[in-house]
Amino acid sequence: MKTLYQHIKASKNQQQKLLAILLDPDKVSVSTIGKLVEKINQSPASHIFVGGSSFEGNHLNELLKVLKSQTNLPILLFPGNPSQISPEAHGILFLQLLSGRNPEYLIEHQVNAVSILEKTQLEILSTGYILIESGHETAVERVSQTKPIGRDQIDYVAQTAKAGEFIGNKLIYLEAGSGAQQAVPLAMITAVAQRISIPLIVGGGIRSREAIEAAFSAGADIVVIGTAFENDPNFFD
Ligand code: 1GP
Repeated sequence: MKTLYQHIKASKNQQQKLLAILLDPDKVSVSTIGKLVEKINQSPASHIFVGGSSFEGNHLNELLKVLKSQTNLPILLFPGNPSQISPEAHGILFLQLLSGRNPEYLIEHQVNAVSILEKTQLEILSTGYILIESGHETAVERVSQTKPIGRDQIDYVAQTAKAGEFIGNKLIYLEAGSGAQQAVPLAMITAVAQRISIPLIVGGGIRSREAIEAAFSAGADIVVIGTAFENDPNFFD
């Protein structure tokens, strides 16, 4: 059986685009998850991401158990900090905030996560995470206390992504921030996609089917939809 990463790589090689629905455990409860999963199962989603910048609740394990029992889609943690790690998911985006210069988000949280991760079977997908300026301050910016990279810094972002690949990241995630006013510029997606050979995830502020398609056409391999689905579970109908 293919690992989660082998499947993502194979999809990229076959130019088969992937779509992740992001669920924020702060906004989803065990009692309401059932209806959402039904919608996710009927949608074109290929993955479910679970996480948020500030979540510290304790219903994560239970939420994931219910989720797993009701869908066959792979579930990847997208954690804001080590308290958001659960053995009940299938894998984890092991994030390194490459756009920032805060050592906590470059290495400290990662070191603290090791003893937790070693007790799980989670597949670990090392991910270079790059925050892009998107109109107003986003939760990632606030929580990580780092500045995003400017929207016109296209070559610098591509260089940062390539540095992530050289470091050994398996994925690059271009992030405008949840609920961003402006999504990552299409020209930036293209520049990064052309520069790196690892799969590219793009998310933040994407709220229409046209915007999803535009991100794919620009070079995204995986598009992440959070807020749009959260606000309207019929988004994909
Ligand atoms: C946030 O990229 C994700 O980390 C999704 O953003 O909520 O704006 O879709 P949205």
